[in-house]
Amino acid sequence: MSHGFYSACAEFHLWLSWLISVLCKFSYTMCYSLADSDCSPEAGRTSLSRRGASKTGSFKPKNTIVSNSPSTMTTKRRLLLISNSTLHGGGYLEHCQEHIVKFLGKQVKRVLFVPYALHGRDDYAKIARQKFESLGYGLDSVHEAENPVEAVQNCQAIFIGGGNTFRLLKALYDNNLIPAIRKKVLEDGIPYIGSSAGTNVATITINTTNDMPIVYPPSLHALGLVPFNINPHYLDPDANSKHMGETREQRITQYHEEQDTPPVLAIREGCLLLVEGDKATLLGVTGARLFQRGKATSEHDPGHDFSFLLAHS
Ligand SMILES: *[C@@H]1O[C@H](CO)[C@@H](O)[C@H](O)[C@H]1NC(C)=O
Ligand SMILES: CC(=O)N[C@H]1CO[C@H](CO)[C@@H](O)[C@@H]1O
Repeated sequence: MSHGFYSACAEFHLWLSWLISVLCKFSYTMCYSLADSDCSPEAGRTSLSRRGASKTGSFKPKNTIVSNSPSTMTTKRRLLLISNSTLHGGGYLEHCQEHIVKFLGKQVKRVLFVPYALHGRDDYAKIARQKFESLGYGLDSVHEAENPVEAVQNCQAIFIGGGNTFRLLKALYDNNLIPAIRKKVLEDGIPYIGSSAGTNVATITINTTNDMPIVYPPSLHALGLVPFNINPHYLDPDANSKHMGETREQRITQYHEEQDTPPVLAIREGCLLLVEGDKATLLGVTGARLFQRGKATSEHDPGHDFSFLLAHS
């Protein structure tokens, strides 16, 4: 009798520890491998699953967290990706404020701001709040929220500001915001505005940022709202420069010497990319250069249709 009782206890104990280990493993994978290999590339598109699929043994959170039905998510995606918040001689977000108002429309009353790219979050939120209030929108900063994930879940629109891209991406991971933002943008279709680093993290990876890796995010894979890379603040090579460093063009070309690297859309200060569902259009006053692995670089003016980049394979 007592023997039976003890072995039942032992069995229960074994079962319980198995359950706990499974749960731990599961939540660990959810948190840390989320965007690590397969998640981001598929974000925008099914066409990139080829690359994701070639990586073995990776967890596929898209099936559990984010619906990968291309029809629902690609039609709902709305992004305004800005190169830089300040154009020479103008105020904060001044050069693109009309685009912002038009993009957010009348439905949106409040915007959730993500200030993680700069160290002084309070000051940063203050600047952003002033600007958005002047445009007629309320602004909440995610760093002031008790629960950042809930703040994302409840927001009407999101704006991620610039600063250091590594610091920004690390904080997005640390606060578990990657899956939450992906769901809001790709499934619920809330408008996403990114500026500079906020534009970098909207893409597949931050591999083509201009910033120094001052902190170490768990992965360089980012939100993957579009299946390509962007290089903001693109600077053209200066023939008269005495600076002996590599030009931006050389750096992006080095990226494309690596296998399986997606296109890089290099956007100059003063230009922005509007993505509405499966349509992508260049806006603003300056142009962009498109770098593609194994292809000649091309130059494009505002108004150019970049929709094909959303379907890139
Ligand atoms: C980007 O950087 C990561 C390191 O996090 C690397 O694994 C990956 O191959 C790089 N390139 C692409 C296209 O993802
Ligand atoms: C090159 C350039 O214009 N950079 C600007 C981008 O925006 C930041 C923040 O507003 C400015 O400080 C930079 O000068």
